[in-house]
This record gives sequence, structure tokens and C-alpha cells, in this order.
Amino acid sequence: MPYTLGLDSSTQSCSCIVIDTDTQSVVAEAAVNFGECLPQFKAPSGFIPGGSNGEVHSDPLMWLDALEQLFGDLKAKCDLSKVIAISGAGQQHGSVYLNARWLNNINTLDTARSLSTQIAPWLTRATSPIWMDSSSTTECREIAEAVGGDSIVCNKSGSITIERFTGPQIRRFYKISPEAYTQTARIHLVSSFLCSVLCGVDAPIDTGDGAGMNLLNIHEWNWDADLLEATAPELIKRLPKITQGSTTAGQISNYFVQKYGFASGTPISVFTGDNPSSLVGMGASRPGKLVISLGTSDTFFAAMPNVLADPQGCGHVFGNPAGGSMSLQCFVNGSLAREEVKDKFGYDWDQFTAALVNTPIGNDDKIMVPFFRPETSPCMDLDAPILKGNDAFENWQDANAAIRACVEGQFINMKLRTDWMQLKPEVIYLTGGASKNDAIAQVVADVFQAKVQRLAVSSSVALGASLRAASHNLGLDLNEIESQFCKPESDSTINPKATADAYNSASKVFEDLLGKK
Ligand code: XUL
Repeated sequence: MPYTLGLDSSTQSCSCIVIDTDTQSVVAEAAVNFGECLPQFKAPSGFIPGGSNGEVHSDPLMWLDALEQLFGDLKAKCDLSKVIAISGAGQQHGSVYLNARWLNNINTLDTARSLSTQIAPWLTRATSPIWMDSSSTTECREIAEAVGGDSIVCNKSGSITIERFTGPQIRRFYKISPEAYTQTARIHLVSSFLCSVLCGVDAPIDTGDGAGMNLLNIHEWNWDADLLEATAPELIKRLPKITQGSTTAGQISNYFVQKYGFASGTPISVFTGDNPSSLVGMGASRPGKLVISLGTSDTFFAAMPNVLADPQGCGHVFGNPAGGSMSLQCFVNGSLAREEVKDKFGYDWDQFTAALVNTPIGNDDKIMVPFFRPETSPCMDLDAPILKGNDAFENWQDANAAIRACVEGQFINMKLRTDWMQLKPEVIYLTGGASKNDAIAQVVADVFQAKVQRLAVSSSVALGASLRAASHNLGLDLNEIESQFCKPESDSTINPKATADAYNSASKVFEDLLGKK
């Protein structure tokens, strides 16, 4: 019964899954929702509301208290001494700032006191900027200018400078709090911070999460001297080492052995970002499959056969925890846009679905660029008029046509913006809230000309971490255990109905409307 444990510290909750690779089953799951379980942190959605100038921060002590609650709950559900390996993942880009006492004392935690009480005095910045933070526009520009432009940053780091990425956030901290920056001996990502706490050592950052910082050179998979210099002084000595996903960060520290009953010596594989972890947990760590997650915003990610950056600068390249690289692209106008069109006509989701079913592929050439908010893919000027179509949105009278135009527009755009990845997927795995909708899944299959499947997996981030721990420590083939745990839901396959050229002219018209001829 070799159990492995995968941890997921995400924006709104901390959760974990324990799997048994012999019986190929889930042994236990637990989750702590920050807002509900830790109301004292006054972060109902996991971040501190009301930040000014685009700041969105979370309290790192909340992540530590959540970890303790989580293991307390899990201990009641499963014998943690049977866990033989652990790994984890964190929300990407968020950063934790620590003084030299962290480096000297992280291996001395005392079970008589909580993690948060002991670690609080080691923080040089009380709160952590997270991925929703957009306060660093000036710093993005400064970094890009210092290294010779955004195309150079993109070529080096896999992304242009992005507000939520860690490098621009570090630069902002250095500028607004130079003394606290001087006091800072270590800057961790959420993933490497929690991995360090679990191991009682200062853990490395993996290439998956490290590439979300605008600091890592994706051709060398190491810190980039030019980017570091453009970001803040003497940054190299404040950053942990970079390592590949299949590295042992350490063994579980005595704190967790004594307090929660883990076996002494349990190995911990380096943590990664939530998206790289989800790539594994969706069973897509090998090139050939791609994942589309339909959420508030839609994301598209895939393992990449080669390291390639988006020439348009909208996509991101991260390390693939299974080796090599992965691409990720975010589309702001996901569910938000679908909802906007639904609400304009006073429809419910059943009527929305019926509209898709009752309208023809190609929508009789009625096309919409369904951007209700400034889009990141393509990168759009915040002041640009956002919603375009072959008629102004207020003039769309036919609800069914508008709904099909919105959904087709979303996936035509997604296909056009992800062509740089040069992927020819055999299968698309669809996940997230709207993925259950067969009519939306059909449009995805038609536009991408690929088979679409939904997986039975729900917690793909934590599952990915437990699969990585199993593969790394039990010597199991990652693809094999992915296929055991990440099975398609029966009868969920949707095949394309459209012909291969069905969207050719619509794609051209879409680019014209967008002004990208
Ligand atoms: C990816 C991103 C988010 C975070 C939080 O670039 O910002 O997906 O990882 O989930």
C-alpha cells in the first residue's frame, strides 16, 4: 500500500489528495477554504480585499495555518505514516519575502508552537503579492527597457514582462520598500515556500513555477543575469536554486512527523506551480494532448515538444514537471463573456445550450469578437474599444445567433492565438465549470478539429502532485500512472462535426475585425 500525497495551495483553498498506486485509487482527500475556515485573516476569497493601485495580496501566515488545519483533518481520515512520498503545487507568481533568520532556523520548528507564530518574525514583507496583482505596470516597462525590449524578455524568459509575474513584483517591492528589500535574504514562490516549510530546509524553485517570474532563462533553465540585474540589486543571492521537477527537495521535517504522524524520512519532491501540476493531473504531460480549462477566464495549456516562445508575446512558456516545457495562454473573456451574452437576452444556461444546438456551424457568417473586458490574448490596450463584431453588440437582436457568435468567436480566437505552439493535438481535454456543457464542447471539437474528452478527475493540481511524487520516488512511469488515474468519463467523447475548412473564412473575418490582417 504505497500512499503518496499531493498538496495544492491555491488562491481560495489549500487541499490535498492521498493516492494508492497499487490499487490505483484515491485514499483520502481534504480541503481548507481560506475564507470559510480562517475568517480571522479577513480574506473571504483568499486575498485581502480593497488593495489600492491594482495590488492584490494574501497573508502567507494564512497559508501556513491552512496547512496545519488540512493535515489535522487528513490525519483523522488516513494513517499518514503510510505516506511514502509527497509533492505539491502552489498558485503561480505569488512571492514570500524572508529575512536571514528563515535560512538559519527553518530546521528548528517546535511542535509546541504553530508554524505561523514561529515564521511570522522571519517575514520582511507582511503580505504576499499574488497572481491577481496588476500594480507593477511601471516596473514591467522599466525591466523591458533595461534589457532591450519586450521581445528580448520574451525570448529569454518565455513571456513578455507581465504585471503578475514575480520579477516586476520584486522590483516594485525594492522601489517602495528599499529597507525591507535590504533585510530580505530569501524570496520564495508560494510553492517553494511551502515545500521548504515541509522539509525544514530552504527548498529550490522548479522550472515549472520558476518560469512564471520573468527571471528564468528558458533556454538554459537557470536564472538570467540580465533579467536579474534589470529587476533589483543583488537579486541572485536572494533567490533559491532552480531545479528540474524530478528533484528531491528534502525529507519531511520533525515538526510534521511529531505533530501529524508522518513517517520520519518521507521524501519530498520539489513543488511546482498549479498549472504545471495540473498538466500532469490531467494526464497531459506528454506532447500530443492539450488541456482547455473553461473558468472565469479560459486557459489553454499543453506539453511542448520544443522550447518555443510566443512571437506575439501573449503566451507563456513554463517548465514541464515531466521534463521539457509547456505552454500556457490565458483568455480573460471566458465565462465572463458567455455570461454577458446570456444575460443580455435574459436566458438561463439551458436556453444558452439550446441556442448552440439550434444554430448552424459557422453561424451563417455572423461573427463576434467577444471581448467584454480588455483581453490578454491578444494583448489589448486597456483603452481600446473592446467589443467588436459585424454589428454593434446592442444591435444583436437574435439571441441564438449572438450566443453562437460569442462561443465560436472565443474558440476561433483561442485557435488563432495558440497556433504559435505548433500543436497538432490528438485529443483535447476539457476541464473547468463550463466543460460539462456538450454544446460548448462540440464547438471546441469543431474549431480545433480534434476529439474532445472530459476527465473524471476533479482536483487535477493535487492529483498531479501525488502522481509526480509516486513517479519520482517509486520509479513508476509517469505516463503509465497518468493513464491509470486520469481516465476520460465514459461516453464523454465529442468528435468534430464540422469539415476541416469550416472556419477558414470566419477566422480571416475575425482577424479583420480585430485589426490583425
Ligand atoms: C497563470 C496564473 C494563474 C495562477 C493561479 O499564469 O496566473 O493560473 O497560477 O491559478
